[in-house]
Amino acid sequence: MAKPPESARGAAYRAGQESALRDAVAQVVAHTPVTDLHTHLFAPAFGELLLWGVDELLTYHYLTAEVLRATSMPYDAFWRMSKREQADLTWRELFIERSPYSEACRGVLTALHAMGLDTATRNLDDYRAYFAAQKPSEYVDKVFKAANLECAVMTNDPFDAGERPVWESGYAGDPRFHAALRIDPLLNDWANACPKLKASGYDVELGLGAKARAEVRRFLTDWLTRMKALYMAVSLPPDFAFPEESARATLIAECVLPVAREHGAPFAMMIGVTRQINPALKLAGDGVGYSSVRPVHHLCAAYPDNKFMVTMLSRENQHELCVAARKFRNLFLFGCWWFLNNPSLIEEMTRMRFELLGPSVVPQHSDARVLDQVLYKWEHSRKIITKVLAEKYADLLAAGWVIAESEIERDAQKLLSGNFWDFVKA
Ligand code: RAT
Ligand code: ZN
Repeated sequence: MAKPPESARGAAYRAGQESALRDAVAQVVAHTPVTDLHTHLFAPAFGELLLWGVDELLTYHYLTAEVLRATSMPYDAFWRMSKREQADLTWRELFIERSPYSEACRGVLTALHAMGLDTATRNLDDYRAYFAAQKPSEYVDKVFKAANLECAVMTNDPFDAGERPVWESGYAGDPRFHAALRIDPLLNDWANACPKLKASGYDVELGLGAKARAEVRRFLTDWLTRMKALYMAVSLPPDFAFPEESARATLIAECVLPVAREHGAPFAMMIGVTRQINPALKLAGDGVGYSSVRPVHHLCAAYPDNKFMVTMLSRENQHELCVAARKFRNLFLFGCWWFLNNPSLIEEMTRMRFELLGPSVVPQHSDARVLDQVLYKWEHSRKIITKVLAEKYADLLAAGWVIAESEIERDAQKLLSGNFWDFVKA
């Protein structure tokens, strides 16, 4: 017979103790280390690719989109400014001339505050002085400790001229950062990726005959192994279709999925981004569109020996995606991606996922591009996860259930880290 919760370690909560239960959930969620499964951060060995500090925070593309709405400055003039000038402009327009309560602006303040800086002074130069005194590798430790992060997964593109030399010169690894092999150029722009692959010694051709397909598999295998990547990943447009007659579909079916199967690596699909709806905004110029979930159904059903990690960008896709995950154990949902990473939407999605999928999801990833952003992304999300989880437990107490502290710890560990590792290792 299962042990009653009272015999488990620590306190147990029953009906009438909802307020104490909420406090316990807040404590446990705050103290449970996170594996941040999708970021754009880099280990310090990648040099300038690791971004940190207040000027990077202020020029994050989420904020660039906002500042370019706030001024009538021509886009070109903005892009001609130095990073520091862009940061000054953003600070003035979005933090001084207006109240900074958009999620991206608020995030900057949460991050500064978490590092002990006094946001009441509004003195950007003081903040700059603080960051100028930090050393990257120690600062990573400091930020990870403050955010309670055990590790982060990078986004690694073998086509990227900045990171490729680091991998090729025998990067030794860093226990704080894991790799994910990102293959957008391959799957979304085969016409341009093909000559690049050829130039790196893979005997491919546009038509993707048998030889070329074998060579793409060799390319994927080489990089998966070199990077010790935990998964392969791609972002996909709203009109993503599978199966279909296209280079992308051929590459997925004949190259990505066989290599993923052989290595036990999940294939992560981030679906719903329309790239460059306003190219003048550069990195800030991407948009969102509703996508069909049917390609996900098809992939999960047709390839039961493959593991799929999926997040979708459109709010309107979230319910269908949860239902799909109920039907396929090889489908793993993660995070509130990009335009969904806002408190009201995180709360709605987290509640929906908990109701439809219980504790079998990873409710959040940070998508941080600047190290300091993990401070705010996780603080804000932890609060929401706490709120929704405590509510769900309270519903159980109302049905006479008793919840032990150790059970809260178990659930939080799964949500913030364990589920991901279990899926990767399955
Ligand atoms: O969230 C972002 O910063 C986006 O620009 C994208 O990088 C997106 O998250 C992606 O991984 O494609
Ligand atoms: Zn991303």
